[in-house]
Amino acid sequence: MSSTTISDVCTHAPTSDFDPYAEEVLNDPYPFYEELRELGPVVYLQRYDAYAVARHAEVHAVLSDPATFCSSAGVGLTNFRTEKPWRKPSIILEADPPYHARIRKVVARVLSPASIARLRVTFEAEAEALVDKILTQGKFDAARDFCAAYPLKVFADAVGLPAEGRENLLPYGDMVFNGFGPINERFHARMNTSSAAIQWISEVCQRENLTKDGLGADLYSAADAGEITHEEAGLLVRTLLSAGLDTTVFTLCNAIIALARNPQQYQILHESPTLARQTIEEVVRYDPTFHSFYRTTTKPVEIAGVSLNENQKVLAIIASANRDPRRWENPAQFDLQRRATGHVGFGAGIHGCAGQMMARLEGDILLGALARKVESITLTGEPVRHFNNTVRGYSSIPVSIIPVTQIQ
Ligand code: QZP
Repeated sequence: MSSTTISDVCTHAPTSDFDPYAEEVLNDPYPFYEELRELGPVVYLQRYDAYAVARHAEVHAVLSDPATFCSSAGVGLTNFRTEKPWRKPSIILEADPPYHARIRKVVARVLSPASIARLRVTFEAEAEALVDKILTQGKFDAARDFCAAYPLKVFADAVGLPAEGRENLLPYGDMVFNGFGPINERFHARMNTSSAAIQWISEVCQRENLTKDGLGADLYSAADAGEITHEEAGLLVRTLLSAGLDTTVFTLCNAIIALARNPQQYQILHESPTLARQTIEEVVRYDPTFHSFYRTTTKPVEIAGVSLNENQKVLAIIASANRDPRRWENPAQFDLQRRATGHVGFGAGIHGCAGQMMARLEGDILLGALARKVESITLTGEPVRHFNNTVRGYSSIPVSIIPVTQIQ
């Protein structure tokens, strides 16, 4: 990284050759984020002709001002005003007020705490069954057999998907999340192997392929009521399937890694399993799945004394904001008893994660079941990182677990 001279920092951002999508960065981005935060409140990324904000205050400010920092030009590097998106834009993520509000209202209701509360009993039974299964195995791949298995069962059931074809969900999400970055090798490689997934996704978004009592059906009911069109309902099912799997799977992976590498923290959770919800919150702060996305300026604007033109991409590095020492004490420490609220791992403002209550429900229930039945978790080999332009997780986490002793 390099920076410009002091004389122009008042109106110009320091320049950096930082590449958020380099393998070395994706492997461990946190030292790079620290450098970026120290360079200044706004940094010009010359490789991508974009500005980056990496401190908590500026990330929060950008996400809280959708009139200036819009989403309709895409939240990836691609500027929809001048470049063609790889798929039809999302009608909620890649949309602005006032249109956004009408769509968001429907999704917010379908995913509200009240509406997802009815899922708890089933989610708990599935969590108990899954933990019992891994206990009989003793040694297993936590990424595949635990962290992926759970959302692929309970969330896909909740949406109302058929059992067949679910192997397409994670590859499809992998495309979506690569697609927020540059159209690089990583994007093309996934694109080449997943065209069947695109086809399958578009089919299961149709009403006749969904169960009558799931979240997908709820979206179509909103269309029947005239709140959205039936085409919009289909696109919102696509949103659930784009946003709802890789994210929760990798968050569970990052939770298992954090707990296995911090056994004293796992002990705290084991002794008080009701801390599962706080644990998820701290994981989403400490090592969030989704690292960064863009906004596009709608007019000339000043951020922390730095002037930006209209139609500039601004990268909000939420995973860096979550480690900003200006906001957090010992930010690099995984501490499930800290007050993690205020993190931006679920974003902030009008586009703040609409599925966050669902994510918390899944994480809380699964980690709670684990904490009650498992004495300790040990890595038995090197975890294998999954590389994606915007999400971080694992494809393999070999572990062994010790059950709580039945006889005291
Ligand atoms: C992905 C969509 C972390 C977010 C960017 C996740 C996400 C949200 C919405 C959509 C996709 O609407 O397709």
